[in-house]
Parts: sequence; structure tokens; C-alpha cells
Amino acid sequence: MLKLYGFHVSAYFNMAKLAMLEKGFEFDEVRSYPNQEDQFLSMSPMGKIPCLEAREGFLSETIAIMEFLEEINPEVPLFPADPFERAKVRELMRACELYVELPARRLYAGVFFGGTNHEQTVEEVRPQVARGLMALEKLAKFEPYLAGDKFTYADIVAYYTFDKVEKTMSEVYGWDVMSEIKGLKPWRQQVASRPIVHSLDIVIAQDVESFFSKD
Ligand SMILES: N[C@@H](CCC(=O)N[C@@H](CS)C(=O)NCC(=O)O)C(=O)O
Repeated sequence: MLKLYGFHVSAYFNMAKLAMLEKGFEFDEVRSYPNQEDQFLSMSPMGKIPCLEAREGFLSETIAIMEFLEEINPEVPLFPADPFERAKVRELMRACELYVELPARRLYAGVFFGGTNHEQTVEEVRPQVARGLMALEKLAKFEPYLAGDKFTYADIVAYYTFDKVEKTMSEVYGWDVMSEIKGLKPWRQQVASRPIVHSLDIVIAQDVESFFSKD
């Protein structure tokens, strides 16, 4: 049986978990936190979550995990069959991760984990995220999903990216990123109303609340 390591405060864990649920996989969840212990590094070489354990071994990096899930269960496709359309979904996934989530992540320490964000970082991140959003705006179709009429991995990556990015941009800059791109809010509602997404969001909210109320 597949095992997914991580927990729900991680947007990337939530992406991998949603992909597994949407595709109908049965799997065990192993609650794990990012760490640099030798044992965990042998599973996830950067010590990050999520990490997937399959019969053949361990796999890290969410997009690699998604590609693997697609290969082993093509019955419920989350990539389009057409090669160009498939590549367009990958383009959206990459744009979202590299140009929106990663720059915004530089501020997560101050927003979510009680750290301090340096003034220079605060100055640098907003234009980077603005540029990423402009790229996403050019790529997204909102018909009603990001890549067209089918729900794909691009929606999964973007949904949990915006979960964190919206809060971060609002808290640091008072900036409502969801209003930045026409179509983003109705798209998010569309994704949130999928039964599996809705059920997972309830679990995520409970886990996040109990994690942050621990201390
Ligand atoms: N590129 C990685 C990113 C995963 C990631 O950054 N996970 C975070 C939690 S959301 C983590 O484990 N951070 C710990 C660290 O960076 O050391 C992926 O696609 O899975």
C-alpha cells in the first residue's frame, strides 16, 4: 500500500494528498514533519514533505509524485491526453510553484511561524509575486478550471498555493491577490465545491488549528 508522509500545514503535502484522493488511491498517511535526520533524508533527500513510499522505494517532490501517480493509475486522468494540452498543464504547475509560491514562501516564516521578515525581503517579494501572477493570468483559462473544462494537477497546485499566498500577501502588504486576476475567485469556489476537496479542507483546517494552538 502506498504511504504518504507529511501533515496538513504543508501546502505541498495537501497537493499530493488531494491528487491521491481524487485519483481514488488507497493509502496510509504517516504524520511526519520536515527534518534533517539521516533516516528521513534517506527517504526525502532535502528533508522536505511530502514524501511518498511505493513498493519500489521513496519519492519526494510533489510534481514527481503526481507524475508517478498518473502513470500508475491513468484510469482517473488529471492530465489531458493531448500532448500539447498536457504540457500546458505542466507549464501552469511550474509557473505557480516557481513564480508565485516560491517567492511568497520567503515571507512564511514571519506570517505563519512566529519569525521576523526582513525589510529587504518584504521589499523584494511583492514585485516577484506580481510578476508571477501576471504570468498566471496569461496562462489560466478559467473554463472553469485553470487549463480548461477538466480538473487537472494545475488546479491542485494552484489551489493550495493560493491558500497560503493569499494570507501572506494580505498580512504583509494588505494586498488582495485573489482580486488581482479576473476569474481567480470563481475558479477557487469551483475547486472548493468539489466534494473531495471540501472534505479534505475540513481535515486541513482542523489539523492547522490544532497545530498552531499547541503552544
Ligand atoms: N519542491 C518541494 C517543496 C516541498 C516543501 O517545500 N515542503 C515544505 C513544507 S510545505 C518543507 O518540507 N519544508 C522544509 C524545508 O524546506 O526544509 C515539493 O515539490 O515537494
